[in-house]
Amino acid sequence: MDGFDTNTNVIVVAATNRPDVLDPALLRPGRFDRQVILDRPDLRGRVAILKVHTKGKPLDKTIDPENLARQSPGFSGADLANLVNEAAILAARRNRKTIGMAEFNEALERIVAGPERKSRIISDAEKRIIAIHEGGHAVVQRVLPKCDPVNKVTIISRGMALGYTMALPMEDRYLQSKTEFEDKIAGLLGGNAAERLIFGDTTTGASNDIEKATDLARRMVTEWGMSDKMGPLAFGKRDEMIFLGREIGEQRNYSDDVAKMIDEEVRVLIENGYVRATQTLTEHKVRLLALADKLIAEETVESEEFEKLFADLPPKENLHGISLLPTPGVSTFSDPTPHEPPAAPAPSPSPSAP
Ligand code: NHX
Ligand code: ZN
Repeated sequence: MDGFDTNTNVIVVAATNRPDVLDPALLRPGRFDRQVILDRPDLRGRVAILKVHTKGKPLDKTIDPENLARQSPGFSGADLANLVNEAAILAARRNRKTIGMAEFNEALERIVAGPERKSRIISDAEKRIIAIHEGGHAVVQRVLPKCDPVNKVTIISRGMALGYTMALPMEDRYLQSKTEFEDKIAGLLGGNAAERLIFGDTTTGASNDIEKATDLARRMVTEWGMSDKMGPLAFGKRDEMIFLGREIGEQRNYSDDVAKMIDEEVRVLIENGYVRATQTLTEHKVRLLALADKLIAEETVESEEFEKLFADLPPKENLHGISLLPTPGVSTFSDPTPHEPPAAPAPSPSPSAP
């Protein structure tokens, strides 16, 4: 760094989430001239970070950091610290001597989907709609080869959602393919498609699914060259906080004619996804109805029970042809076992507890 004597042995380090908007003068040689990019941790990184944050905490013997890391793709170090802390709070609240898998699973779900809202009173008619909607996602995701395996389906309200279907990505991925996205769009539309197939009517509930599917389809066309008609061109310039993965606006750099073509291609992707979702659900309507009944009766269906409905289908495989049957023990979310009396002091959450 200019301005210091060459022998002062001072290293100046700074951090930013917006390296894209820094004054280039700051980055001239002799100033901040090295850039070290700190990405979100990969699986190995998450295992290491989880080991740091669980150190000194009374963990149940069943806790496997590898297993937790696999269920938390995309989590930052702070997210992982929060996960451990939330699990510790839950264990304390449940008068547990140790933090168990049930607490970690509940903490994971709270972080991903929000806290459970058991107090919401939902009529039987709405329960059936929710069950068919979630069943629709789950069946499409199970049957289409490139969707992530289903870990859990539930009609228990959490956060903003009346129900949800949890997929479990089995590996960290840096690249995703067009056919994967096509299956993913069909999976996202599976809820709405099931409502229409079974009731001949649809509800407002699918708004978030439709938004996600449309965003994905648009990015396929405008960013990733995945529309044959549009070719491998980038349309528009996204202003985004690259390191936060958050978009803050778009500059349009194409004509009205091209805008129309983009819209048409996005529509084709969505319509194809919807048709595939509907075909899949029509073919597997018996399973859809069975799953919906199970959801109405039990509220939550975990991967093992879910897979029983599909025993005659080949298990899902990942890119390397490795079977993607969910690991037993990964998906035990609720803990129906009665709580043991506290024989030892319960683990105390760290001071950063909210
Ligand atoms: C409402 N919520 O707002 C009610 C309470 C179709 C069975 N009147 O697609 O719950 O309708 O597969 C993030 C996540 C809005 C942001 C979910 C914003 C959901 C969720 C609307 C299930 N599961 N929709 C789903 C749902 C709703 C909503 C969200 C969000 C339903 C559906 C919410
Ligand atoms: Zn949905």
